[in-house]
Amino acid sequence: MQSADVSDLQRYTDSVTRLGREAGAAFVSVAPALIMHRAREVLIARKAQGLSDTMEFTYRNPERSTDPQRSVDGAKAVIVAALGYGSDTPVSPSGPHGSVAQYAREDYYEKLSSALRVMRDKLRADGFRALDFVDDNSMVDREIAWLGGLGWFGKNANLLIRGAGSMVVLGSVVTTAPLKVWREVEPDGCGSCRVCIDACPTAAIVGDGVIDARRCLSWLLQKPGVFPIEYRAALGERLYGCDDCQETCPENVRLLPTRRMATARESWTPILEVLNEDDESLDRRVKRWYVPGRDVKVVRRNALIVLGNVGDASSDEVRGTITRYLRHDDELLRAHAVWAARRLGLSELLSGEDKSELVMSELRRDHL
Ligand code: B12
Ligand code: SF4
Ligand code: SF4
Repeated sequence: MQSADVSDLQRYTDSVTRLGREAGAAFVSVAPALIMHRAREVLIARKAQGLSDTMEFTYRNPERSTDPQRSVDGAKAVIVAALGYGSDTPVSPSGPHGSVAQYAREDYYEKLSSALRVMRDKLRADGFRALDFVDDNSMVDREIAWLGGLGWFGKNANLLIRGAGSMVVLGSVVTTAPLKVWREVEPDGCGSCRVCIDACPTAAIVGDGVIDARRCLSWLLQKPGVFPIEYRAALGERLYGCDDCQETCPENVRLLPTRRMATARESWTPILEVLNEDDESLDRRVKRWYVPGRDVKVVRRNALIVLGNVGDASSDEVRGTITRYLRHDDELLRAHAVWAARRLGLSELLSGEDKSELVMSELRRDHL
């Protein structure tokens, strides 16, 4: 196919990126389609150090996730884009509720994707190949956005956009179109600040821009299996995601007055409903969340910890729900129900015996 005349590169680039902005992407720029050597080295090194825990995502195949050519053969440029999110967290409604991180309260990924698709389709119509990515294992979104000059890496590892903070989702369009590439990266904007490092409830920010996933609540909420005992109390009311290292960041705090204008849909999830509904409706309720293997048992496990942290021990509904989970077929859920009961001072609900070694080890534990 004959590609469009792009002899005036800057003009053509502007015409494509303008389409993205008009379609809702607040920030758009262009990065080179080169191998991202730094990100590749970091992915390999952090995996070797155990900092990525059992995460796959971009760690699964660093050669692929750091090379735009692997996605689009002959790629010449990568359009990078960001869309802001964020709302004030309203006071928790009555009864035990789990909090949902701001990025997951609405489908911001889809909003950004639709803007990316407009640019992708324009490039294709002009005879180029183009593929769009948001939160995909094939592309390290922050590094490519940084290379496109969208923002700087904060000490909390998030990409911050000057004047817009870090509460943005990121995406890209890899294309064979020879677009005008942005050559400068954004200078550091953190300076001597370290608010996020001190604010992290589990000390998971172990170096500037380095997260130890084994301690990060955002990852532990997604990881299957036993939730580490040492972070259950620290989990507090979080049911999906964690915003502490962003909500405390002065760059975001500054923007709060504007964010208060935004709606805060789905900021709280009723814990007892989560624990008492069937798998199918629970799966529907959390359809946009990353749930490994779509096994909602992980969500129930998290909900039991939240119930242990914020439930009212005198409520019949709370006691009834915990009792039911103490008799659940699944040993993982029984084990976390034991923890919730003890955390609420409801040891009288425990029988002290169980056929599962996992549950017995929970019953024998001498600390919470
Ligand atoms: C795996 C993953 C996670 C993991 C691991 C996070 C992590 N820091 O790596 C978990 C589950 C913990 C997670 C949590 C969150 N995530 Co996440 N996650 C991803 C995913 C899928 C891959 C990220 C990745 O490749 N990490 C690998 C490591 C190597 O990258 P890194 O930590 O960013 O490392 C860089 C810096 O260290 C930097 N660097 C190098 N040297 C130096 C030196 C200095 C001084 C500094 C400051 C930095 C720096 O270079 C490194 C390489 O790029 C991306 C989507 C995607 N496909 O890219 C989303 C993504 C990164 N996540 C996102 C979001 C929104 C979140 C949460 C805010 C969600 C929440 N509220 O719970 C938290 C934030 C936690 C945090 N502080 O990072 C957004 C980030 C948007 C932004 N503005 O940055 C992304 C881009 C999704 C998207 N498309 O919008 N996430
Ligand atoms: S998301 Fe939460 S647990 Fe993870 S680094 Fe940020 S503050 Fe710490
Ligand atoms: S809290 Fe401070 S150090 Fe952390 S990302 Fe924000 S500006 Fe940077």
